[in-house]
Amino acid sequence: MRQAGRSLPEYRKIREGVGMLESCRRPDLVTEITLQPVRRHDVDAAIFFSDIVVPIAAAGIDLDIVAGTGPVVAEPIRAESDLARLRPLVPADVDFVTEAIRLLVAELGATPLIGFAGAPFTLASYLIEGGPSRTYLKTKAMMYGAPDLWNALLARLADITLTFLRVQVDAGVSAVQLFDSWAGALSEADYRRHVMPHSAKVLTGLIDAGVPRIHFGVGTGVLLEAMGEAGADVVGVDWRTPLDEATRRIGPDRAVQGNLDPAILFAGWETVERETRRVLAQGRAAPGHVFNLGHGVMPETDPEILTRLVALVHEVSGS
Ligand code: 1CP
Repeated sequence: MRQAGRSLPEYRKIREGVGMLESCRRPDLVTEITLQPVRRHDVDAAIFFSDIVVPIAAAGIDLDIVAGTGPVVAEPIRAESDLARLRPLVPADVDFVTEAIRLLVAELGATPLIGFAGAPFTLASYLIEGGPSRTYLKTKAMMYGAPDLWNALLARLADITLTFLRVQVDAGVSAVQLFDSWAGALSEADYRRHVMPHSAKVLTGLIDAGVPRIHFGVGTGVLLEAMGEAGADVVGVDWRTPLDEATRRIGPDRAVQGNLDPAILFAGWETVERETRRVLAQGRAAPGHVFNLGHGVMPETDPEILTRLVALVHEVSGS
C-alpha cells in the first residue's frame, strides 16, 4: 500500500526531526520504514520507501519535500536554458538506493520488494509548476505551446527514470511501478500524442529486465487502454472505474491493480468489508488482480483497519 507508512505511529516516531529527502538518502532509515507496514499488516509485498523526486534531486535539481505540501522546486524549468540544470542520472548518483535495496532484499526473504519511479509527465509537472498543482496550467502551456522544449524535457526525464528503475532492478527489486499520478489531467488524444511515447520508452526499456511492470495513474479512466499499450504488465485503476469495466477497456492480456477508495477506510468496518468484497469480485474479471487502494493511504487512517483489511483480502482470495 503506497504511503502506508505515513499512518503508523512508529513511522512518525522514526521520522521525528529528519527531513523527508534526508530519510530517503539514509539506507538504515529506508530499510526500517519500508519494513514497518510489512511487519504490522502482513502485506504480500513491500513498497520501497523513497519518493518520485529523489532521482531528479540526484540529477541536479534543487528541491525539497515540504511536510504537508510535497515536492517544492527552487527554480522551476520554464525555458530551454533551464534544461541544463537537469543532467543525466548515473547509477553512482543514487548509491544510497542500491545499498538500501540490497539490505531490504536480504531482510525481506520471500516477500517481494516493489521499486518505483515517477513517470515523465508527473515529474515534469513538479519541475514546471515548481510544486503541487490543481490545474497544471504552466505544464499544459508548455505542452501545447512549446512542443520542442516539452519533448526535450520529457525525453531527459524518461532517460533519468529508466536509469533509476534499472538501478533498482539490478539491486534486486521484484517488480517496478511507474507512477503517472497526474496524467488524469489529460485527454486521451493529448496523452497519446505528448506523453505516451516518453512513458513507453521507460516501460519498453525494461522488457528485458524480467520483472513485472505496473503503470499507475489517478483519474485515468479514459487513459486505461493507452496506459496498458504503453508497455505495462499491470495497469493501476483508481476507485472511479469498476475493475470489470476497466478490464474490458484494458484488454484480456494485462492484470489490474488497486481500486478500493482510500476514503472507505473511514466509513466503518461493515462498509470496508462490503466494498472490499465487491472490489475483489469485480477484479475476478481480469486475468490477474493485485488488490490495493485506488490511491495512497491517508495519514489519518486507523492502522487497525488496514491490518483487518489485509486479513480480509487474504481470507477472501484464499492466499
Ligand atoms: O509507503 C511509502 O511510504 C511509499 C513511498 C512513497 C511513494 C511510492 C512516497 C513517500 N512517495 C511515493 C510516490 C509519490 N510521491 C507519488 C506517486 C504516488 C502517488 O500518487 O501517491 C507522488 C505524486 C509523490 C509526490 C509527493 N511526495 C507528494 C504529493 C504532492 C502532490 O502533488 O499532491 C507528497 C505529499 C510527497 C511527500 C511524501 N512522499 C512519501 C511520503 C511518506 C510523503 C509524506 C511526507 C512525509 O512523510 O514527510
